[in-house]
Amino acid sequence: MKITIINFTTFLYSLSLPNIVQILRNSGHDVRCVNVISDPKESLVPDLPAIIEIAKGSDLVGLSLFSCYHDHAVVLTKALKKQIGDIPVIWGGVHTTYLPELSLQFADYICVGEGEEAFPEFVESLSQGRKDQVNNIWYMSGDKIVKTSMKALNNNLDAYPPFDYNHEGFYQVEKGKARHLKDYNFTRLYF
Ligand code: B12
Repeated sequence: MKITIINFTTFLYSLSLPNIVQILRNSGHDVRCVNVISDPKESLVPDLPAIIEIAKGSDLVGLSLFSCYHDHAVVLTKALKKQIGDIPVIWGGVHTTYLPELSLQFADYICVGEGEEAFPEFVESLSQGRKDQVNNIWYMSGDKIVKTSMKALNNNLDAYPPFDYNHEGFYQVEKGKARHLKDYNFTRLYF
């Protein structure tokens, strides 16, 4: 599957995603990751064309967010569905764990709690055209929320693959412009 995962941040990039990206890639999925550097108080509209250009052709889009980025996630979810078709959009991150009911008013699916195992399992089910119930992945059925059980926490973090510090397929979108993370001037953060 072609999957785009988008994270909103004021900072360089999210520690929530590199593991998940690597696990999905190890299962053969084509995954790109976009870090949108944006002030939550500012409009996301100027960044939408650059984000959508990267996400075009995806079979599934994931958004990762803190609560302060709820409005950005709503705007982006609506824009994605309007501009690249009615593809499934899943939200994850601390916001969906804190406020699952609110998140499900806008997202097709949400991840509650940890995603390293739940998200790849969900992707596997979706790519086979099935609609299995996956622990930690909630969705709406009519006007009812389908709440699945929580997976047991995996205390063996060594079971997960290391981050890909080559940043292959990682992008930054800032002030309406996209660039590959490889071309990012990291030193500007420190000097
Ligand atoms: C490290 C950290 C930071 C670091 C981030 C470093 C980085 N590059 O990512 C720094 C110091 C920069 C930071 C800053 C801020 N932080 Co902070 N931070 C944390 C902390 C301690 C850990 C977060 C983390 O990395 N966890 C590890 C990752 C692996 O877990 P995760 O993010 O939850 O992701 C998992 C799941 O949520 C899920 N998942 C995540 N995304 C997705 C996406 C999809 C599609 C799916 C399916 C699943 C999924 O899978 C992941 C793996 O299991 C948490 C507290 C906590 N215990 O969680 C606070 C926390 C996230 N921070 C918080 C806040 C408020 C902020 C700031 C807004 C503070 C401020 N006023 O400036 C800023 C925002 C900066 C920004 N990113 O824009 C709040 C968020 C509250 C909320 N309701 O959103 C938290 C929860 C602390 C708190 N209790 O208040 N933070």
